[in-house]
Amino acid sequence: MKIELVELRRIAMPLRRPFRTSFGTQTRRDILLVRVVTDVGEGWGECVALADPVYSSEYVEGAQQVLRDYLAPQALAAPLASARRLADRVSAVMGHRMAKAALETALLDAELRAASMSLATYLGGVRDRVDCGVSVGIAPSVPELLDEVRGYVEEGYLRIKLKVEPGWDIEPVAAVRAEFGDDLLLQVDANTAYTTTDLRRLARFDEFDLLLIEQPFAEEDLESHRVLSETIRTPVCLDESVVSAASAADAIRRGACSVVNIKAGRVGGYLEAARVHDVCSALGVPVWCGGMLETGLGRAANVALASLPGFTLPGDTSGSARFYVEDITEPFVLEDGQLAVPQGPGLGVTPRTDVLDELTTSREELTAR
Ligand code: NPG
Repeated sequence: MKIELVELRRIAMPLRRPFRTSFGTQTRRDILLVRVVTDVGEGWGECVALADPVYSSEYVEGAQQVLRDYLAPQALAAPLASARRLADRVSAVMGHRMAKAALETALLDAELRAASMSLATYLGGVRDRVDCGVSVGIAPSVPELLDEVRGYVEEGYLRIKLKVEPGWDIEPVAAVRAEFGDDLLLQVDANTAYTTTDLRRLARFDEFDLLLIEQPFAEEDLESHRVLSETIRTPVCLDESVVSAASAADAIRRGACSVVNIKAGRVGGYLEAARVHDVCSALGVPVWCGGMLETGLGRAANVALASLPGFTLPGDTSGSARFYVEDITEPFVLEDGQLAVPQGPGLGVTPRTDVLDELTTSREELTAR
């Protein structure tokens, strides 16, 4: 595959409602999209880096710079036998997994379109619909949280994930459990907001029969997650700490988690995400597909990933309408709590150019030097 052009396009998408987590409030998304033009056709990828380095060290401006100055020039320098070879080509660049993932996804999309194969088939997907959960931000008050959750339950979401932080944890979780009953699949996500001084507080989550507690401690702190896993009955799940298949295997072997959230951007792409899935399956650990407020482009790829056999828990694969009034692709619409896995070649979706052009804030085109 000869890559002729890499386009970096930034779009601004307003969120339907502010999304508050322990690391801040998102009201709009500043999203970097990558389009490649190759001798076999074009492909698209979405970079999940946020505007600011608050979820992980990556952020959108940095991702664009590393794509412009390092990754795209290396990809453009010589033909690639396949998208699978990109990781080797750019291995001298440390980290920047979200930027690498976006470029690799665009190349995979181009390659699979040319081969008339869907991403789900290519990755080893086994189902054509996936179970969907929804992530609920920190609300201004418990009554407002209950209203928001009620809306999602009525829409058919199969599992609710509540964002928590010290001071917004036991009370909202207790209220949601009391209001919606014991059958509601419920889990919490702390995005690293706690320290080991909070062990006793975290143990109180055991009362609520949660599916899991996600990433209470810092990204590097596997030891505290291990201690918590030994202290509480609620399964401990890792998100931020898992940046590769090797780190997933390490965390599991150390006893730091018994469930893994897989986000392709965080681990460097869908190929590595499938390897994380494989390693977790081999070690008997269930996985689920995380989300980063993707547009339809990233959502399509996430749903394809979630169709792999080890994804046995509902993912943060919500419908387009959860975050956006208008998506840049055909909208993903929930049906009986599930989304259909795109069957078309590549990602199976393409951005609608009219919508995209209206949202575009900048664009640059890179060609071989
Ligand atoms: O459904 O796309 C989604 C969002 C899921 O809560 C979600 N993502 O930490 O997992 C997370 C969280 C997140 C939110 C991550 C904002 C980054 C930014």
